[in-house]
Amino acid sequence: MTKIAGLASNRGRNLLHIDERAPGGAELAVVLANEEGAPVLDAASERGVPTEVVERDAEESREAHERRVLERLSGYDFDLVCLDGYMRILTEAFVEEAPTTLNVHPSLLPSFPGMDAHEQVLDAGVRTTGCTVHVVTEEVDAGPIVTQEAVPVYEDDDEDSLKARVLREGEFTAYPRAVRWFAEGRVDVEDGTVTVDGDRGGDFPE
Ligand code: 3YE
Repeated sequence: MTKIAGLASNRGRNLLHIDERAPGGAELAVVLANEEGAPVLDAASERGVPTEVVERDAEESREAHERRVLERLSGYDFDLVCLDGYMRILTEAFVEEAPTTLNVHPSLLPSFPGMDAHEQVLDAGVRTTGCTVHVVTEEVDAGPIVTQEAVPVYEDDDEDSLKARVLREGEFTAYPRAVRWFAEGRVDVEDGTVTVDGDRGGDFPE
C-alpha cells in the first residue's frame, strides 16, 4: 500500500483530503510541518496521523534544515512525498534522497509559476486556469507534469474566490488522481519525464 509523507506549512487541506479519500488505498504515514502552529498538525492528529515539526533555526542553512527533515522522516515508512503548500524550496540533495516527491501548483503550468499564481491569472485575464500536479525537481515548478485539472475563471473573481475554486474543483480532483495512479503502480518517473500507463492525457481513464 502506498504510504505518503505529507509536507505542509499551513492548513494542508489537500493532504487531509487525500487521507480521507484514500485514493488507490494510499494513506498518510506522517505529516511534517516547518511551522509550529500550522493548523494541519492538529487536523492530522485528529485523524490519527502522526505529526512532526521541524522549524528552520535562525542562521541554519537550507541543507542543514533539510537534513533534519529527512532524519525525522526516516522514522516512518513511506514511498511517496506529497507537498501541500510547503513554503520551502527543496535542494537537489533532498530531491535525490527522498522518494518521488509531488507538488500541486495552483495554475496550469508552465503558465504562471511562482508564488502569486492567482494574481498572475487575474492580471492576464485568462478565462481558464487550474492546477498542476508535478514531480518536484531542482528547478521550482518545472518538474514533469503528472496530471492537471482545468477550472473556469469568472468575471467577478478575486484572488480569494479563485483560490477557493481551484482548490475545490481542481486540486481536490487532480491530487488524489495522481496519488491513485502512483498507488496503482502506473506512474514511471525517468530522466525528467513522467509516463502514466493507460493515460492518454485529459481525464482518461479515471
Ligand atoms: N522545491 C523544488 N522544486 C519544486 N518546493 C515547492 C515546489 C518545488 C520546491 O518544484 N526544488 C517560497 C517557496 C516557494 C520561498 O521562497 N521560501 C523560502 C523560505 C520561506 C520560509 O521559510 O518562510 C525558501 O528559501 O525556501 C513547494 C512550493 C515552494 C514555494
